[in-house]
Amino acid sequence: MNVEEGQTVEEWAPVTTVRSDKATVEITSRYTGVVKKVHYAVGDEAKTGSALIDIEVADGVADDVPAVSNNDDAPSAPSPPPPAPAAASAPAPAPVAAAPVASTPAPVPQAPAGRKKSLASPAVRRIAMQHKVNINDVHGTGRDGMVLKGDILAFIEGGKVVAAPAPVSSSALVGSGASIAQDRTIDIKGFAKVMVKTMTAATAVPHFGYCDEIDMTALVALRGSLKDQAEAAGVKLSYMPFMLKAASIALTKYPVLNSSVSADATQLTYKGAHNIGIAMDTKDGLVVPNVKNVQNLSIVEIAAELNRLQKDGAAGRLSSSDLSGGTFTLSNIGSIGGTYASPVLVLPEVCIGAVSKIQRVPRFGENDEVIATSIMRVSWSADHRVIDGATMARFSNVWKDALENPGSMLLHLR
Ligand code: CAO
Repeated sequence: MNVEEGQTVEEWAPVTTVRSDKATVEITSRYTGVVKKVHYAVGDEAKTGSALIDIEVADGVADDVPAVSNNDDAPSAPSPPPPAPAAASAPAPAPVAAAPVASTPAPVPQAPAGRKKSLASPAVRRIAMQHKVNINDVHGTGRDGMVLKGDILAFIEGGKVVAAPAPVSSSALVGSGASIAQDRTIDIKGFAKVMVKTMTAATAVPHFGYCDEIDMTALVALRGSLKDQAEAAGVKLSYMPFMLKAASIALTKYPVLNSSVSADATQLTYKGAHNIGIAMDTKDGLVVPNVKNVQNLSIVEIAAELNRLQKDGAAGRLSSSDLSGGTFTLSNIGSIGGTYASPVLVLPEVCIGAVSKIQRVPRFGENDEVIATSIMRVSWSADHRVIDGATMARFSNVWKDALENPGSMLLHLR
């Protein structure tokens, strides 16, 4: 929440950020007025359509700022006009998922007896706390005497502040006998909460696992020769676009791997588009946006779309369209490390592959000579209710062949 009870809020000012299964949306205020009630705390699950806050406007308590629908990207409020530029002191929108809570709460500055409690946003209060400033000692220059960030900074510059003590490093505690290990419990929220739901459902499906190793030597050389050229065109070219294209080629040959199973497991739908999901590690946790219609895209077009998804994922800006409609998934856990993995299906998809780090290792050549080879391992998981092991292995062989002979992918250029 960017507002608290008693605070004045401007029309269209950011009130909070709401995260649904599919997207993260900033909710703005419908009215200018004083916040009378805040119905939810940070991290609470808001009921679709219910009030988030009550605002008192000039002629009484207005209705409310409603919670966003689980299925929508946008709040149900009327489309806002372009928001006015935020003042430098305006609070930055805080995500719904809170940072882990410290086990010892920081002291909240108390208003001296008989004095009015100062108005300030949570962000400004945080700044005051960080600098050990009692907010009630600061003269607020904002509307209705609201204390702004600039007021705190001016107060500090005026020299009326005791510097915060330097944090005690954990190494300083070693050997001192002090206990530093404390349990702490946090709520599972945001994308992690979605992961609880989706992964629990997926483990009810019998997974068939299949692993192989891919000789990436030729592809490492090819990517090396194209990387600068792509970069000059504004595209970061990693190995993923080649893996996605190779998957699309293999899916064309084995379309059952691009199918989905109905919830009651009575029907199988062969999907027309190759919307390939990429497991992505973001600051908010695991997300799986997908590149749409890979079958129609060149490798550089896949790379450009992947770059966009990575950028939007890092900024927490992925749309519900980015996160829905996937038909097959690849997880490049190798960008972090590892050799083998056991990926879990993204239902209702029937196949997911996880790839390892590419490593230089010795392998035998045709004449038993030892050759330094760039090897990547792949671990596939398939829905064993509808995919048999032989189909999985044949699919993997086509994918492997495309990556080991990257020139062959030219034949599939659009
Ligand atoms: N082996 C060796 N090098 C690799 C590699 C691999 N498997 N994967 C990536 N790299 C290299 C890239 O080529 C790039 O090198 P350059 O700087 O020379 O171009 C560098 O590592 C950084 O790549 P990247 O991670 O930014 O881009 P990507 O397209 O390879 O991967 C993405 C994108 C989104 C898949 C990745 O960033 C990511 O989030 N990986 C984690 C996935 C994950 O968490 N999976 C687990 C899911 S289950 O919880």
